[in-house]
Amino acid sequence: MKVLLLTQPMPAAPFIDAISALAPELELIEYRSSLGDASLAAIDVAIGWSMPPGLAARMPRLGWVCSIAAGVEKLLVPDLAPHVVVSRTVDPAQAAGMAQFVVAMVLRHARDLERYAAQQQARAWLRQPTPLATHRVAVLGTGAIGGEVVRWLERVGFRARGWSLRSSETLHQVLAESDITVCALPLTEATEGILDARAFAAMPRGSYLVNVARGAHVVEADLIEAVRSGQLSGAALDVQRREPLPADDPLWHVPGITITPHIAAQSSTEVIAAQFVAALRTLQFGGSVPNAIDRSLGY
Ligand code: OXD
Repeated sequence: MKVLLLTQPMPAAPFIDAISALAPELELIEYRSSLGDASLAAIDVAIGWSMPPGLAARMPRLGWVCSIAAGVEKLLVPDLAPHVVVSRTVDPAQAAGMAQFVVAMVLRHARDLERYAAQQQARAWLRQPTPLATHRVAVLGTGAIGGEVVRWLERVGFRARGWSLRSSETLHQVLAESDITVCALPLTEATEGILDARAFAAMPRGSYLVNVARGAHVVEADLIEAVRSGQLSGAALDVQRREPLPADDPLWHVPGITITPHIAAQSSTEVIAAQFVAALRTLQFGGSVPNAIDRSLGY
């Protein structure tokens, strides 16, 4: 069986080592733009992060694409034939890592820790009232990651609730009743730009946003305006529309906006390889691929 690795911007070598340790019979081929039509025509399976434009149409044998990430949107290209199964990695350690990052950002905001960092810079020893933080947090996304984020936030004292497109309440109703919003949604046509000027206006004044999903969920110009005007007190953006975020992007310079370089949590190479090979064995024994997404929904 021939497997194409599409791991860029991550190197393919660690994935090749981890997969071939578990399934030495597989022919693992790292993607290069110079791969010819004959090589591509023989590919059965692809595993990776994104599908370069035009590539899927050159792989007529392709039956399964496995995402090395929780998100699959960069693999769902228009030329991917409808019968191709797309699956994702579901790593409980990644969900826990995401939850840790969100808890860190939410606590930092809710306990006003940035104020004390600024006070230390100014050598100002000033005490403020410090009530227990019990803010209302809306977690957008109720999948493996969103669910874990809700559980961790509740454990440290926040009043967290999940919301998804299938919830009975509208997004804006939920935002209006929350002090902090966390985005953990899949990126689909229905969720792109969902956090826009109307969403920010629906939030109570002084709300805070944490985005650990995809940059394209946020209309960044609207967010900058909302933070500059004080409608939002700030945001922690682990993901941005343009990654890596260019040095001249205005997001870098907005007081209250924290930028981190998509590090909230990743699946480990070992877990990805183990899930990929286990799914392959299931497929070989006539079963269906675990963690397959619904292509009509995009997640
Ligand atoms: C993911 C990610 O989707 O790391 O898993 O962004």
